[in-house]
Amino acid sequence: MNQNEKLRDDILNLKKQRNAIILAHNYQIGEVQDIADFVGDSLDLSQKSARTNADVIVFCGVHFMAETAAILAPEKTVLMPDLNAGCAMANMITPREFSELKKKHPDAVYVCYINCTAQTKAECDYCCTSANSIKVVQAVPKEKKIVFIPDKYLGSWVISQTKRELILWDGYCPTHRRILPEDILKKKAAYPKAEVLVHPECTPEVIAMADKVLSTSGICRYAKESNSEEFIIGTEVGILHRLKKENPEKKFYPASELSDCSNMKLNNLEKILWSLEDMVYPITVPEDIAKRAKKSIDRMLEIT
Ligand code: CIZ
Ligand code: SF4
Repeated sequence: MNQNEKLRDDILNLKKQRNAIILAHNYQIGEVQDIADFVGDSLDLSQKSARTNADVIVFCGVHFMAETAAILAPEKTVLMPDLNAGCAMANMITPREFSELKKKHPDAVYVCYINCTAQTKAECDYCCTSANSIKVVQAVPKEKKIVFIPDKYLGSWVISQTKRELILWDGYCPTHRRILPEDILKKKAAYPKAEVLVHPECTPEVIAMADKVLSTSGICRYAKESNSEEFIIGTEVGILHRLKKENPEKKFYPASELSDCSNMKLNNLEKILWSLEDMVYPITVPEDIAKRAKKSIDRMLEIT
């Protein structure tokens, strides 16, 4: 038995003992995705957390995702194998900046992308994901002013699709911003038959060159259903593992090899085992924040 097989064995045994499940985001490294009970986007994973009969959830993603799981499944123990796995975008709006913004637009409706802290969610009217941001914005009465935080690129894509005027915050994902229009041109020249699928966290210039703009789960679904055999993928490179595994007969090329998120890559098999051994690191959200944050998540779920 090699080292990884031994680790996997130990994890599976301990998982049973603890009545635990392992959830992994679409951007996790291959070996983490492979040992997970379920792989998906942040909302899929949070909803899975709420529905599972497990007592313990080892959440392999980034901090705001584990927080969302803790909000939707308060009676379960949610563990993050590495507490350093934060999200650069979620940290681009601080509580102080947010309260200044609210003073500037006191009568606006606040819509937050799920990629933000529980505290930010608690201060917003609606939460949304990349899969339902358009629907959520369309559900806000037309006469209302909308502030959309923290992702200006997702926000500008929503503006283009809904024709609503959104007030945007200057946040973005550094990983997706690394994908450049030149990268798409180069890959299209190399693979002229490939469809270009990009995430709405990409810049408007990249989005303008895409055949389809989709969330991570949307990319996975589309790649399966499409008749195309080749795809250029403009999102975090971890998703290529799942795409290749689910579609072994198709070809997937990253738009840019540089679009990897170091925080998403902090989890590995060793850390998952330690997490189960020592029951670390538990993620909890203070009750009053959780209650208010849940309201904005529930309002999104009602719409979608
Ligand atoms: O919501 C998520 O999981 C993220 C970060 C992206 C997506 O489109 O799934
Ligand atoms: Fe945050 Fe971007 Fe990493 Fe996703 S890929 S966790 S948005 S920094």
